[in-house]
Amino acid sequence: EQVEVKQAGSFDFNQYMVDRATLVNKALDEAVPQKYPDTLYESMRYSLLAGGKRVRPALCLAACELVGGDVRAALPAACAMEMVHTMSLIHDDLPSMDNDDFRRGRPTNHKVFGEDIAILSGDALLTFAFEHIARATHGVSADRVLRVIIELGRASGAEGLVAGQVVDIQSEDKAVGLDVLKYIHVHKTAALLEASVVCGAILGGADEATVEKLRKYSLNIGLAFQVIDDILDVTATTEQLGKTAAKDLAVNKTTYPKLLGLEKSKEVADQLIQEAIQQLDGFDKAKAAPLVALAKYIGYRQN
Ligand code: GRG
Repeated sequence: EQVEVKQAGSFDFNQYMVDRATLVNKALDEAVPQKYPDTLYESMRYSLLAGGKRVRPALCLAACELVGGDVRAALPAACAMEMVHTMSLIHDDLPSMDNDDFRRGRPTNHKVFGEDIAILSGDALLTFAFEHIARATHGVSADRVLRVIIELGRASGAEGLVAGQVVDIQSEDKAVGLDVLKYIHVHKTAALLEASVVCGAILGGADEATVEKLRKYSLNIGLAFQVIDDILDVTATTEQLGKTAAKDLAVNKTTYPKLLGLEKSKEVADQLIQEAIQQLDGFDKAKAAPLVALAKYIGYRQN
């Protein structure tokens, strides 16, 4: 994987991601300072500043720079992507949803602050994400900011994450086909990755054709992300627990490896990543290096 990523040129992807995470973490810390009511802000900051790879902000900033924009133009939107992502994780972990006790290596939000505060701090992060884009984006036309707000709204709501989550919940404990599985992945995962890239490009001043090229790139890496997740679910649990236990664990969930087998699933992921990278063909090689490396990182990650 290291070798693959390094082939993108002399570009140091690991250092790039560390630098981007540092920039985004500082901006998030400043965007959501601790204040009254104490518990609400503690809960928001607990999850928002808990680590995480910051893939969505990195994509947003990289897309903005790729099309010639200044990274500062996309920073509020990059933070907004992470706010929506974080709130979706808080709500996903709730007892009425996935009922998870741990996230990003620490107890889930509701385990620390209670269900009521976890729901409300998720709501506050979601609403603030939109306020933050509208209030903190400078040096970009109001028309472009409006388009960004529409993109994020669509990706988050009943045509995006929420829809994906609903279909996912309704598909539990029953066998679903490839079309439904793809619907879930496209909405639950790809939609916000797509919004991150597309919004970065819009804020960077991209024309329509370029935005649509990058939309295709992001949909492909979004779908690949989840196919790889399914593959890792099988391989990681198999390694850790032995084959029978892994099978028992995953029995209620339809996955790509279950429908297509492990090898075919790997082929699908590979194809998606190749097609994503093809979208970047027309761009300056050095400028496209971060998005090429991000696609390879998503496609060939080991955890
Ligand atoms: C958005 C209004 C609104 C509601 C949320 C709960 C819900 C509706 C949706 C669930 C969305 C969900 C949990 C999708 C999974 C997304 C995913 C791939 C998470 C893992 O992302 P990483 O690997 O995680 O980027 P880190 O921790 O690194 O940020």
